[in-house]
Amino acid sequence: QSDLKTTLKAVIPERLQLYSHVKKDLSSHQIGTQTVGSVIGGMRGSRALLWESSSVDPNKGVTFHGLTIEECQAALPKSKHESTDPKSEMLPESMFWFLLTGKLPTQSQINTFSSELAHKGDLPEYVVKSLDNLPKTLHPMTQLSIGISMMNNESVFAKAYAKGIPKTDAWEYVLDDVINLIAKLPALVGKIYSNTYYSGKNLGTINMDKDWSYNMASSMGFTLDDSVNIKDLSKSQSNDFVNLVRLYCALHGDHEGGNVSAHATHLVGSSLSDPFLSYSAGVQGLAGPLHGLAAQEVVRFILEMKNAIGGDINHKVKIEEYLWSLLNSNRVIPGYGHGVLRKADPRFTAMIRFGDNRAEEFSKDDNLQLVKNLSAIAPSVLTEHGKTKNPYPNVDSSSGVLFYHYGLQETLFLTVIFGASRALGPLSQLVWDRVYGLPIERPTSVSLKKLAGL
Ligand code: FCX
Repeated sequence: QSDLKTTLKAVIPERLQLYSHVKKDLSSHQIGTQTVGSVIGGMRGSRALLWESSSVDPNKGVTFHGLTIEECQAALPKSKHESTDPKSEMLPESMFWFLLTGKLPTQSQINTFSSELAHKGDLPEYVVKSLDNLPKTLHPMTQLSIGISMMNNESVFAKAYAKGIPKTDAWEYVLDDVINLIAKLPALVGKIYSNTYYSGKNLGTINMDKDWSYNMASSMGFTLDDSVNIKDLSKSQSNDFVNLVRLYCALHGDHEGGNVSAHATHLVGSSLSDPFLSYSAGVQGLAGPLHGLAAQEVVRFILEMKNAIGGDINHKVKIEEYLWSLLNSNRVIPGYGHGVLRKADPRFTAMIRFGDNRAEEFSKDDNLQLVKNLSAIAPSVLTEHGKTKNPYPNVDSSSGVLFYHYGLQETLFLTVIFGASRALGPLSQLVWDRVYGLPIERPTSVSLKKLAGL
């Protein structure tokens, strides 16, 4: 058992004091103007949500409690087996600890926490059976949200609430559920992968001595010593894949509170639905093509484009023509644009750097090269097209082709990894929502007629 709860308990009093002060002294303070545009334009720019673990500056991109991605990569603990390896990546469990408590965890705290997650990593039998009965054609994201929501059967918060608990204790039960949910994701992801693509064969085990990402890779059959290595990876490729899961999941864990998956989790949780129900709502939002599903759309788009330009991945004019044909048929360029960002997504850059740090492994990878060439060409095409407010690459632009390189070529599955990762931020904020005792979220709606009558 890690001392995550004690670490959190130590930071609560000060934060609660700040919250009470803001609530008491600043509640009537104006922080922006609600316009008709924000009502019909997806609340763009309306500051309406409390979110502390991360924020997104249009030009700097995401920071986690004020730290940039590079600062997190330097400060957050890695796997205990690779803590001194410069090519090993920070752990998603280190990112979760940091997002939840605002404190950088020590290596030994993370070693214990990784082990706690592994020991809680087994899927309940009824979940396995239900997933086995789902049609293979059911999108993996739908399977993920079904698997997560049915585990509300395990919710200690729901049971405690039904028995009657003081509101001030709620956060502890929510935290127990959150840790339990995160712990189950590697096996759940592996089970869905195996059922959908490998007729339910057991692809790998949850190793008690390994970290969360290793165990996700293992349960998908991408490791050597305790899984079936279905992709026939070399030791270094398998190690790369585990590090790709670590980096990807740490980076995608949180992206302030307004994106669909974070906001949906927060909204559903505000009615005191337990973390399983709340996050499965977030996953269903992530399954949208304009949000997380762009991860799969980008790879399909890259492969289609490479085919359409006859493999000439360095042919600028052919690439431009292909982009214009897409835009002129009123389709979006997947992996470009963003609701908040107005510069290239630093998460995109971090993923490209993952590939660049493995130059030999990727030297012949046309897809990654095409993604890089595209990032030099698409912004000017989109600027000339004149519609998107952000013509630069977003996080989905580079991640998919890296997974594809190591054999995760079932593109519909890419967003499931995103779905495992995005649990980290929204669920850590959900704990804080209960610490603060935030009320049910209840904005007021207005009719078009009323707007027109203004
Ligand atoms: N290609 C073509 N047109 C684009 C575009 C793109 N990549 N991005 C935005 N536009 C268009 C919009 O469709 C909109 O056109 P409309 O007025 O005819 O509806 C116009 O530009 C203004 O949109 P804008 O305000 O710039 O962007 P939004 O905040 O409305 O939407 C997303 C942001 C990300 C949804 C949009 O850029 C998009 O659809 N991108 C492609 C899909 C994608 O990559 N999504 C992943 C986003 C993110 F990284 C994630 O959540 O994973």
